[in-house]
Amino acid sequence: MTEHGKTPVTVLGLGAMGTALVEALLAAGHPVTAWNRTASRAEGVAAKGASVASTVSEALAANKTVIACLLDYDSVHEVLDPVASGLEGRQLINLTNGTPGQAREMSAWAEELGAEYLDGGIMAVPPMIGTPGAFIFYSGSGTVFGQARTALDTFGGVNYLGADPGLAPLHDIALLSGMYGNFIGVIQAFALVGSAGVKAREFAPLLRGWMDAMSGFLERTAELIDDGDYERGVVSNIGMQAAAFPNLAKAAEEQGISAELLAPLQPLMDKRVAAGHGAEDLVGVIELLKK
Ligand code: FVH
Repeated sequence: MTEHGKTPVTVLGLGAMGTALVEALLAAGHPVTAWNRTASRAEGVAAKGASVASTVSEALAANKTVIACLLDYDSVHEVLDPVASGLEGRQLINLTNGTPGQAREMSAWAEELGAEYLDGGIMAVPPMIGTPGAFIFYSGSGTVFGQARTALDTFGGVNYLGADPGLAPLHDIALLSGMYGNFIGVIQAFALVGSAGVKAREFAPLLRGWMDAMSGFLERTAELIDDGDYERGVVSNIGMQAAAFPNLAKAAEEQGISAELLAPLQPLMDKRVAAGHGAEDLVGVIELLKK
């Protein structure tokens, strides 16, 4: 900690996200030492006041708080494995996208080397970093979270989920799953109307209105899941939906559009109906996802 209460931080990785993190730290007055495999990518943050380390060892030696934001967990290992002893006494905060299993493995690995470990899942795109719209899930060492908090607050909102390092990536991936599910529907919808010459710009307000209306059912759906009661208050049962759903594929085919993005849902709906659950809400298919 500097005399001004700022935390000196090392950042490994100066891709789009790592650069945004460094810029947020610098803007808030935290001293930053940065390292990137491709050295030329450090020029921008150097001009803004970051110290640039020429080796990973030098970057690790510079500060106790070390943030990694690299492409994936393999690249984190590729960067840190050769200099692993340099992690002793460090607080490693890994903001690289990964799975719960990868986070738990990395946490155990870091702890064996004498480092404390905090995992993070960034719920923002780079331009959002440092704005109120950004937030990051954290889990793992509560000590690291507490001690690095002033630095972490510069990125956006924080949500600490507890000691299990897998919880941050679990929540991150769950939100991304929801997002990609939406993207699938949005891409399909634009492709379908586009096949009839409807401009995406023209259709976008209709799609947004519809998706906003449907998202209003989210909390009710959550209640059905938590209560394990998929029939309560059902207004559009899965039996009816399974009968109408093939029209999505048929319409696409008529228009010369592939329906492959939507295809996986039909067999799950049919299976649920065939098993006697036709009066339930669509969300009952969640039972078929449990292995
Ligand atoms: N950008 C986004 O919208 C998302 C938002 C949510 C969080 N993700 C995750 O953040 C991690 C970093 O993403 P990024 O946007 O910074 O990604 P890139 O701009 O592609 O930069 C990748 C950096 O990783 C370095 N790198 C890759 N492989 C290696 C390796 N084998 N050894 C050392 N470094 C490696 C790369 O270095 P260089 O190519 O410049 O030399 C960049 O620094 C990521 O997990 C997202 O899922 C971003």
